[in-house]
Amino acid sequence: MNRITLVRRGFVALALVSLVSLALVACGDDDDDDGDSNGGDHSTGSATIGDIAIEGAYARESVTDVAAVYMTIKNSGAADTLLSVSADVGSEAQLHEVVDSSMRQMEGGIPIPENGEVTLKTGGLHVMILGIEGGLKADSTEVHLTLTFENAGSVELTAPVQALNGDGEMDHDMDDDKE
Ligand SMILES: [Cu+2]
Repeated sequence: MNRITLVRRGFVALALVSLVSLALVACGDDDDDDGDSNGGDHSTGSATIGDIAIEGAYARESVTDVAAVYMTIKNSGAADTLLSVSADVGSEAQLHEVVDSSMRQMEGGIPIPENGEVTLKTGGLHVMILGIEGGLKADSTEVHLTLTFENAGSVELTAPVQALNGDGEMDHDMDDDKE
């Protein structure tokens, strides 16, 4: 009996190793600029730095010269602040908040609570990229961002561009109407 269990465990371990190798190969594919990543998470839309983990980042397709970027920022340590964001498209990236259906800039950055999380989403906090010539097209563009936190430091992140008409489904998935 014990032997069978051990053999099974062996298979599970092998399967896991194979998955990890596949993931590494996939990562290598789009790593053509040899930029050094400091052991960060390679998956699109996520990154980690210190106690901060960024998940589910995506930019929204845009036909104008501005585009919004959304994501969830999780903090497993002391309170921090997202001070600024820069992007490889557009002329400038700003941190915005929607208040009474108009946007305002978060001058002091976005506070990330101790052992908490902040979600940047439609109708709330977001990163806004300005001055994008020709707008952002889904599937043909990725946005490379650098997020700078007061305590954790800077981290690079690649956000896919999500089509406008795919937006509704995404919102349902990420719905968290806890009040
Ligand atoms: Cu905005």
